[in-house]
Amino acid sequence: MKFDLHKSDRKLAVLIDPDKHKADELYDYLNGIKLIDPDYVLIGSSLIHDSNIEIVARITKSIIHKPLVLFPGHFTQLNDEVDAVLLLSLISGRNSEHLIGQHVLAAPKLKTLKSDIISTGYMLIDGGNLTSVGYMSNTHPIPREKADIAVCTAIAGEYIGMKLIYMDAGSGAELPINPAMVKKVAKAVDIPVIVGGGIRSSDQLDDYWNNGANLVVIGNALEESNEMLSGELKAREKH
Ligand code: 1GP
Repeated sequence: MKFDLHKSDRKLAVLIDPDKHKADELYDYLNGIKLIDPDYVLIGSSLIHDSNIEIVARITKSIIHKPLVLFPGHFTQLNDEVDAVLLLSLISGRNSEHLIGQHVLAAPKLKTLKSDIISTGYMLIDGGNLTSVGYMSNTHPIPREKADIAVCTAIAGEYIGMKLIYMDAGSGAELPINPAMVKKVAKAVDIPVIVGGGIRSSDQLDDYWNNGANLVVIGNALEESNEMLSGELKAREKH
């Protein structure tokens, strides 16, 4: 299955964090996610407590028949169970480890993978609290009201050769990204834009889609309250 995102898309992805699931409840959780009918499933985390990502990926594929995309927090998460890998460069940061260092370490493994490797300009936007990505990468997020910085960062990312822009307030962000910032970024680049971090309702999805996001990612909200959100998400209009 192919992860093939386009500039005109209005798609939904669910993020599975392998650290958050024990084998005994994973099946139930995934069956709940399946009812939402996401367009894509992302898998990854900014921490790995134990290396069960391949097993979780395999089980996820057996239940949800949608393209499975690795959203890696670290190169050790690379595996062949996924259909595509978002090769993230943290272009909002100034930490060379996350711009090129991790990628060099990942290169031999990347070369062996059958999955599509997609260069992704990853922009961390301030979501009101210190998130795992901010802490682990030791970088400052782009201030949430500085849309001009976000726009210039995304444009630079596109010219450098990124195929996607991922705007992330970070997992569990208190404040999701301002849709007005998404609109400006989406307008400024010709590559698809992914938005995630702290999204908790289906109204927010519409808001992001209407402002140019091509893929909206939800993780935590589903982990916290599957019932509430699956009801809303199931009822959403498919585009
Ligand atoms: C995090 O964008 C993803 O990197 C999803 O965030 O878990 O807050 O939905 P949430």
